[in-house]
Amino acid sequence: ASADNGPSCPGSLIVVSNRQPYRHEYEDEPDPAQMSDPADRDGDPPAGTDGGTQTGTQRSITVDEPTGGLTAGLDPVVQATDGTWIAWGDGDADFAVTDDRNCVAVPPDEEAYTLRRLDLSEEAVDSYYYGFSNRVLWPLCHGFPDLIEDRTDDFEWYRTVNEQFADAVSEHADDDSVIWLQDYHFALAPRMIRESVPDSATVAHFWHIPWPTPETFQHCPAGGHILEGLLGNDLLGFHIDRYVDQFLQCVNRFLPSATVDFAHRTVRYDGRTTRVVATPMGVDAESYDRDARSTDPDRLSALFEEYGIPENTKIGLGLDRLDYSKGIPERLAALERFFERNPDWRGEFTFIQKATPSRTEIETYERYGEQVRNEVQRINRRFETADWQPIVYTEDVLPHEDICALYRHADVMVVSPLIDGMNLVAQEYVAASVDGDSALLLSDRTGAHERLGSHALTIDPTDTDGVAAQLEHALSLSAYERQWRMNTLRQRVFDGDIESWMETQFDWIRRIHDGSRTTESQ
Ligand code: GDG
Repeated sequence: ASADNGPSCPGSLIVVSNRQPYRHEYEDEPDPAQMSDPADRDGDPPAGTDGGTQTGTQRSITVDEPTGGLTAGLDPVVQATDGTWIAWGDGDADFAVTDDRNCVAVPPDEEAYTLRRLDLSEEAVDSYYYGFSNRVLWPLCHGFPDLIEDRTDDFEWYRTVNEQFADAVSEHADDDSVIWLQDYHFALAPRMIRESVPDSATVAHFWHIPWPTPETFQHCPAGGHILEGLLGNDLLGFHIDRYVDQFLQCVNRFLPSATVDFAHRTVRYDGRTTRVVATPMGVDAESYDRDARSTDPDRLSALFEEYGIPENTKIGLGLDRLDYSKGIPERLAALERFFERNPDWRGEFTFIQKATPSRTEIETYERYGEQVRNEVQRINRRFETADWQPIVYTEDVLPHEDICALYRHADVMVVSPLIDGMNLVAQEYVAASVDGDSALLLSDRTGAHERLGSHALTIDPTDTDGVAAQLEHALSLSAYERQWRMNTLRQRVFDGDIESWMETQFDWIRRIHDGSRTTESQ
């Protein structure tokens, strides 16, 4: 099945993700649980309220369109295969429900596929999502073992929720199914699924965050279970080679009965083979390019007025979830150093930091947010003048058009994570830099650096002097060098966009899927 000649999946597709691709909101029944964590995984900020409004029942229902790159990219593929998408989300039994399992037909007007929503209890969400997923696996995989909070029962809830998802998958799967799980919320489910679906079905998984070294992974509570769970997959994907290698090293070290073939990147365990691949994820480059080109100058002026940015200053931009992996305080320190060293740029350069609060239920995140806000305030007090602030800080969730306008207008973008699985923002910025007249400072600790490093301006995010110097360099590059660098970056981002990423995934899945069917018929 193919979506408008786009990527095609070799079987009927069942996607499993934590977030749902469409969210139904009921006017008289707001859903705080789903709204509390705006720009979480896969970059899904709360969608605008401009989705379709349905009045299938007495109540008015707003349907949010898919927003993040992955959801927006996968949606047409699932539509084309008449597939199923299984995600966390409550739902209302009386709206467009196709059966008693909390399934709805989406998109609202076309009803092309089934969205199955798993309604998780508050306790389950607290333990599976805010607990084991985000207090253990997230810090572990990002190399912050000191931040792991191993709370009683979190792992048991993680297992229970993984079981719920696995049970849901097996209810929808047949012998031609391709089951594609997304991310670290589902490390145990692959094995459970593998044991309950037909042998000829294919189980694949993409892990969107880094995979740590064995030295870090040894701090993982229930680490053996996590590895065993993931080896239930036929295919396991990471963004870059380093994460693949580190995963294989962890299996080799912590699961002695597994046989790791480092050269072919396969693991033989419990009678089955898992192939591990590096497939770096891209963005919908065309849509960022198109929307940046149609930027409304009045809208941008209004935004600048709202933020008190004087006309004609050069603009720097940072855009991240408020997450300790993103290196925001380090970036602020480099900005302070930059203004210290370059008094001429005071009043001439404004840095816009757009930070989206995330996982605020977790104290570490709450504290991180406070630290960032305090630092911004301190630096602003130090350098501000009557009509200029060095850093304009906002936690507003901006519509896609505004993001594209800012990307296009910014002279320099600073992407400085301490570690990041990929980082889509860097690629979006490049895709939206349609004038080719800007520069990207990119941390060498991001997956994105593997594909863009040589033409971005590389930074070590912890080197305050180095980042300040690169910023100075970026602002003084010749027009020729800016154009040349940006045009090369644009080529890479367009060549490796979200569609080509999905094609690569499905090519791998096809090989495995066809292989298992051939073996079965022999
Ligand atoms: C994880 C991994 C990996 C942010 N604020 C707004 C907004 N955003 C969008 C950006 C971008 C997304 O959020 C953030 O994506 P990132 O990739 O930068 O970061 P994570 O959220 O940490 O994503 C990461 C990714 O998964 C995919 O595998 O690259 O390494 O950590 O798309 O544009 N969008 C809008 N308004 C906002 O205010 N519209």
